[in-house]
Amino acid sequence: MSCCCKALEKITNPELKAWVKEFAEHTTPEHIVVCDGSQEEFDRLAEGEVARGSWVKLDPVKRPGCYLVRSHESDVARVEKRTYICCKDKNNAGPTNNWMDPTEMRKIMWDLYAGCMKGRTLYVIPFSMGPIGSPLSKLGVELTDSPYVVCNMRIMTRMGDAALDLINKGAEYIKCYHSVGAPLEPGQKDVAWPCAPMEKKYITQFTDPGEEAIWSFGSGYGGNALLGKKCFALRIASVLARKEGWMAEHMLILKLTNPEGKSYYVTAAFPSACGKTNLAMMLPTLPGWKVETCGDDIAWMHVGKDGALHAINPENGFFGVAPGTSKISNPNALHACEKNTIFTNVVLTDDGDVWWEDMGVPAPAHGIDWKGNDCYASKDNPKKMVASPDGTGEPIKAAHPNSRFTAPAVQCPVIAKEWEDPEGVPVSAILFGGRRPSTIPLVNMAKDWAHGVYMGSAAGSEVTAAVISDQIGQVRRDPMAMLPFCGYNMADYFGHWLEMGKKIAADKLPKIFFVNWFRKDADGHFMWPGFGDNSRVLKWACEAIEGKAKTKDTPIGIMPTDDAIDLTGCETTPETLHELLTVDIEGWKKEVAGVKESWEKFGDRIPAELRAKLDEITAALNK
Ligand code: SAT
Ligand code: MN
Repeated sequence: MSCCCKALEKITNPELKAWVKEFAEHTTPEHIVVCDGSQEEFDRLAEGEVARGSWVKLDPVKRPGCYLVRSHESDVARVEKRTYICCKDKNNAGPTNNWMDPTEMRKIMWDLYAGCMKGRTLYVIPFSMGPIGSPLSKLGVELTDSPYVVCNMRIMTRMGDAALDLINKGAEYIKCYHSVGAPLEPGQKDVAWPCAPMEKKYITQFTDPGEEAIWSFGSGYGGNALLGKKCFALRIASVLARKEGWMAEHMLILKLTNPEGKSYYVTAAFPSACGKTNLAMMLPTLPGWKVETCGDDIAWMHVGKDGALHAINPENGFFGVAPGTSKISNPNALHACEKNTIFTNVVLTDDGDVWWEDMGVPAPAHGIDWKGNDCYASKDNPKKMVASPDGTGEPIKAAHPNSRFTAPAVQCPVIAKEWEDPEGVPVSAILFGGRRPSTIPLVNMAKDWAHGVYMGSAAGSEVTAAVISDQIGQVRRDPMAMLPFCGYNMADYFGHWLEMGKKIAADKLPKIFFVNWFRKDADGHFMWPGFGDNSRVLKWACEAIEGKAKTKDTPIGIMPTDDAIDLTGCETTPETLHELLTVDIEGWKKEVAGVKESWEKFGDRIPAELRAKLDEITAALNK
């Protein structure tokens, strides 16, 4: 590497400059680029990847400004087993996180970083999570050797000169280290998707006070590599939020307007790939109701001057799951990714467009699947693709189940005008949920804040392809959908939720609901249509906020009476709705026992108030 002084000219913050220099000296890149966040820069990097045969430029008429990228087959999702929380006291990471001593981890990773950028370019990415300059926003700088990361970060965060200006003026920022972990020897040809083998991948958060930082190595995919997202906006932010008295949550933020024109802001925590993006952009089937989007994945929530809980979306784009996104399930997401979008691991069609399973259009006669192989429309099932040119044989997953689109939030046709309000939007309802094939009813409202915290803490869901795991399809406890994202002891996190309830003005406490769109009948069919019909549940929630809903008191919470959910024009029969709103007492006894068991590993760290809620529900079920 030649002297980096020229490249680093734009950095006038001496501390930042020294850090970049130190990392560059250690990782030995060939070039250093300080990213400005411009369209020209994005185009240059994207075209560079096209020129070297890695990315594919999509048809400029059908998909202007769009690219298709295929990752390595081993690097397709978050890797929870390689994700660590590093703090001096293991108990502060808690039993649900992988833990390692910070000094030990720094040594392991510093050794891995030695010379790891050989033959590559080190990009310096200054970024803001949240609108530039908002008092609720936080800054970061990611150092990476991946142009894919730079381009995705440009869509997902406010990246470039404006963030660097603030840091140059002395604003605090989080240091985010990243490398794909694939140095190039002189003359060595690069591969399409460089990454390191699984046993060398590390996604590490340092969480001790004053030492908050992210070190990531070996993966180029999603939350492993776009460090503003899960690593910063959830794991590190959750730690800062606890310290500073706010909340960093795995939640969408939507604005719901009723036919009378009254608006409500709702946040909802569902695990990865459980429909947050679909709910955030929903087209209600109930006439006169409207949903607009403030965010689809992460909410940072503070108590405002008015005593209400205010939410901002720290992100700038959507990193949405492609398969299943269709004109029926989420037309707004399809519009959002019509242009300026990066598609990862979907099917390339012969006319330079993209396709994925359940896109709502027939499979193309021929395409290139996410692994780069030819694939063909199935003769038996026009919605699927097969490997055989004659269209016969078993259907394949031509798009990877965790294939993604990275699209700018402003391109969503229903983006709410206040989505970038620096003060955030006042939240009147919080939903928790997950994929639960049995037991959990369609909707259930908490009796009070502490009960709502219990509900969130008891959440569970089937594991989806958003994570590389051998548990896919199995139900696991995923409190507040934060299991993989809480940067500290989950029991303390429950305590923080209880504390926050005391900071919010009593008359402005959001109502908390537990929802389940994923109940299945004995034949394995979904019992509730979901998508736009979820507006029927949201309508009831709004009535409950106003104190006007028809409700019944049950051992597990406050539920709608059978006639309280508006089924006008809905395919669901009153009998099915009745089933969806019936408390399965025996199932619930098991459920509560399961929650209790899941708490054992926390010892006496589970807050007493939460234990009392569990005891109350257990007693009510046994009455
Ligand atoms: O890969 S990400 O972590 O960004 C997506 C998700 O799991 O929600
Ligand atoms: Mn997510």
